[in-house]
Amino acid sequence: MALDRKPAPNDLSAFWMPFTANRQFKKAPRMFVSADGMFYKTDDGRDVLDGTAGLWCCNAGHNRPKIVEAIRQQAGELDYAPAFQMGHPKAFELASAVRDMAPEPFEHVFFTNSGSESVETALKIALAYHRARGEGQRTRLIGRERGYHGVNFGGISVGGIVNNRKFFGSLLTGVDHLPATHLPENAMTRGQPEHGAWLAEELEAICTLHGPENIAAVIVEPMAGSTGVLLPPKGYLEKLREICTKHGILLIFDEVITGFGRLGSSFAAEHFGVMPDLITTAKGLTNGVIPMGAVLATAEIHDAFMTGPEHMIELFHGYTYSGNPIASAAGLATLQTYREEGLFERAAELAPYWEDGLHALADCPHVIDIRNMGLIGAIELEPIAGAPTKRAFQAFLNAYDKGCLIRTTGDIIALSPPLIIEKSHIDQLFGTLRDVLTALD
Ligand code: PXG
Repeated sequence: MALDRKPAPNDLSAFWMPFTANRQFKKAPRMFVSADGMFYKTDDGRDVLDGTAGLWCCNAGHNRPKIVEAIRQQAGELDYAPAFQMGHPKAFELASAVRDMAPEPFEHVFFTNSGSESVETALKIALAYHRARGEGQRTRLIGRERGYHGVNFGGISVGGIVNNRKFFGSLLTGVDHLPATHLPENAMTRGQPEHGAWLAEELEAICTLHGPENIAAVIVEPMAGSTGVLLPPKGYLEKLREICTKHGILLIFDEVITGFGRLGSSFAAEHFGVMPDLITTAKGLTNGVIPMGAVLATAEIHDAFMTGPEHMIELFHGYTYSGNPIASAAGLATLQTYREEGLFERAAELAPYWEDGLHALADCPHVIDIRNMGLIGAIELEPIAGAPTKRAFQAFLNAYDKGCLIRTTGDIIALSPPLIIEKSHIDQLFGTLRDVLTALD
């Protein structure tokens, strides 16, 4: 167990923190110094219940023995091996383990170091795949409003979060966006909403506008996480699949959040019974412990590249740390932990209890919508007039003071606990949230 108490560093100025209100944070820092199971420990010695699995990534909870040991051992055995033109056994083992866990059509795994890199990789594979098949005119990409696909240029171009895009120039050209899947008439739905399958029809309109033969891929999160848990209406993903297939367009599911058990199944593709052509992952692949991501590809896509002289590189893409030995070891131990502890099944079993606890908060002040699926939940608050995001951020600060870590995006509270959560923790989380919401301005 790491140190329980550790003084905060006395100079916070050098670290420019990501996606953080730096000046506000540095005036009143919130520091974690250790973590175990469902709880973080703060520098002032308080336990904080992890209601968000870190940033949607620590699906097996914290300080898990198999993962810790695997990293320790691997670091002493083979710390690094060149990723290009050389191999090491663990990367191959992990690729096979991911393939075995994935739905049937996915047979090949390309390693990256983050969700953002998985997205760039998938978009590039899609473009190069069409070119390899003699359809190099398929260059257009389609994303969705309120979609999050990481922070690199491809990802923010297909993504639909205004602040992630508007400061950063002209982005990729040739990108269109589907409308978001969030409809007010679905408010307070438990699980998948009834209304809105028709929103997928917009893809036909975009195809008509540009000519479907010019479109390479559509990328969506099967369930949008970052923008506040926006669920796919019943029939929506099926419709997207149908239109993509009809026009020869690749469908990419960004499963950086939904992959590895979040919805009570290995992948959302399996959960919804809709198969895309490429799946992007990261986060839960290594339990968030070591940076790693992966793109899953069907044999059809992979095999399209396996032509030409055998001494030639087939895909001019990859990272220094693709399949890094320590990350691979962490990934193998993570998947083993998921399997041995039956964590995906556990998430599915707990989901109804989670849903009931979450929706019981509907009578709290300011709550205008509640959404859930698997071990994910969102509570949408009425924004304070003229001060959007302020109310939810106050809820975040108050929950932290009361010993619970939650996430907020806009005026939406997002919850995604480790899959090892017990019913007593669920009660603690929702009990704290009731107190927090009741006391909010
Ligand atoms: N795609 C999706 C669907 C994601 O959710 C990324 C790509 C990018 O992953 P990396 O590893 O590059 O960060 C993500 C990441 C939040 C939150 O609070 C969500 C993410 C990351 C950090 C915070 O909702 N999602």
